Amino acid sequence: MAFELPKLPYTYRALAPHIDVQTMELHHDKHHRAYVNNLNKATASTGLDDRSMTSMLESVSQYGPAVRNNGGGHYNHSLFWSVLSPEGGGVPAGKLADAIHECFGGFDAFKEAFSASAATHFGSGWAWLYANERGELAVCATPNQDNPLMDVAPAEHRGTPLLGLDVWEHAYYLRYQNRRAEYIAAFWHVVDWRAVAQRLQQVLR
Ligand code: MN3
Repeated sequence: MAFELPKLPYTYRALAPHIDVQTMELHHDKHHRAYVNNLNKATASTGLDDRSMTSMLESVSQYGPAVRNNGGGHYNHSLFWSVLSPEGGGVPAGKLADAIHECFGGFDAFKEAFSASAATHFGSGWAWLYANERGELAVCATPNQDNPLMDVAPAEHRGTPLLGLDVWEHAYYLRYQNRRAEYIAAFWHVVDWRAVAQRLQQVLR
């Protein structure tokens, strides 16, 4: 198959208690797998595959809702797993820390802005830290499985995603029920800042 469900770089229970094992199993093996399967159906015989993911999303308006929803779903979840770690948490270092300081006035101000974006987004969607075309960092939220790469995103929220937080209820309801704010607070304990810093390096390259 053209698109494949990536293996998690840690076990399903590795992120507990912040993200519980049952949520991880369902989220990765059922939800993410469904996006991959549906994306493969939507792109069958188009020649699109994982290698063309970025350019596909950058011109997603050409492909219709199944590619937008499932392509976004596959990309967003793949990114999400890759920026989490049982050894995560703490604060970023190096160029990422400098860029956060420069663009938000400090790590705490960034965290507050990102958390507010995640908490106040109505309904299903994602909160993002992204780098815009000038290489400046910003936060936004997008509905459903959209993200800042997509040409359907508002111009002021276009860029390269560096860190994403899934705020669909399936991402937190089993453990946190309606308490999205608690889930957001727990997320900071498992963010892999080295992985986020590597994503920024690729943008600045
Ligand atoms: Mn999800």
